[in-house]
Amino acid sequence: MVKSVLFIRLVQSKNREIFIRMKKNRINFVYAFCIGVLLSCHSGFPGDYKGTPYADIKYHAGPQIIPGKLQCEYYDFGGEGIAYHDSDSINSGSGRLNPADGSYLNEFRINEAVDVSFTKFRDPPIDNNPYNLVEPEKDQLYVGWTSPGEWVKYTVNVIKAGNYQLGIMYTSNKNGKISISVNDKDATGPISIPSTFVESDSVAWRQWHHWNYIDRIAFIDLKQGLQTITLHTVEIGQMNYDYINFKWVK
Ligand SMILES: [Ca+2]
Ligand SMILES: [Ca+2]
Repeated sequence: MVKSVLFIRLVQSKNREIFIRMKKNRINFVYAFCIGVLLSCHSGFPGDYKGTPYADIKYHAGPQIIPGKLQCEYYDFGGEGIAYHDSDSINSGSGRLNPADGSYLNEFRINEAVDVSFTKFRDPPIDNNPYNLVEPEKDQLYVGWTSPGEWVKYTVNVIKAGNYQLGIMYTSNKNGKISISVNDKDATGPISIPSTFVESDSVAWRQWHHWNYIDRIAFIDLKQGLQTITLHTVEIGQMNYDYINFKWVK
């Protein structure tokens, strides 16, 4: 009899403990959710945006972090009209220039319209050519085949509010122009991207593979929290975008 009473009390005590823990977890969840909503409202994140941060077997860190490098190939999931606008429905890099062979690089986002390729260090030289102003790293994915009117959008997490200096790792066959929007509002106006064309390179197709990094292409103010950043191709196109570097200034 005494044993049974003790057992019932033990069960009641355990149940109470589980109940308290569940209640606490629920409070934590609701608290975290409310903080998230408040941060999003404060940051200006568009409430009706349906895109979501990119993720795959290699990259699954959620929204890209600012300050830091925004990798252009990790534009959001969501498709045409939501996470990007592309002038046709095929990926001219993955599965075309880079034939489908089961590899991560050749098949990167193969079924999406945004055109993606990667830097190749070969002999004879492709992206490791002597006409580079700044040598890229090898096997770096980039958005290419760009035309005016195209854009790609990113959900980012700004860790530190303030003024940011932007730099870009790119190639430009001609003098193109880009612009950057924050939460769908233009933040920069047209930015000139100087040509990396080199007349003395007699290999015509390699004019799209002369890499350069330029700093201070623009300065923008960012609030803390989740934001969307949109990279627009404004004029000429013919540019490849590896990454945009966001450096906190003040
Ligand atoms: Ca395309
Ligand atoms: Ca990249």
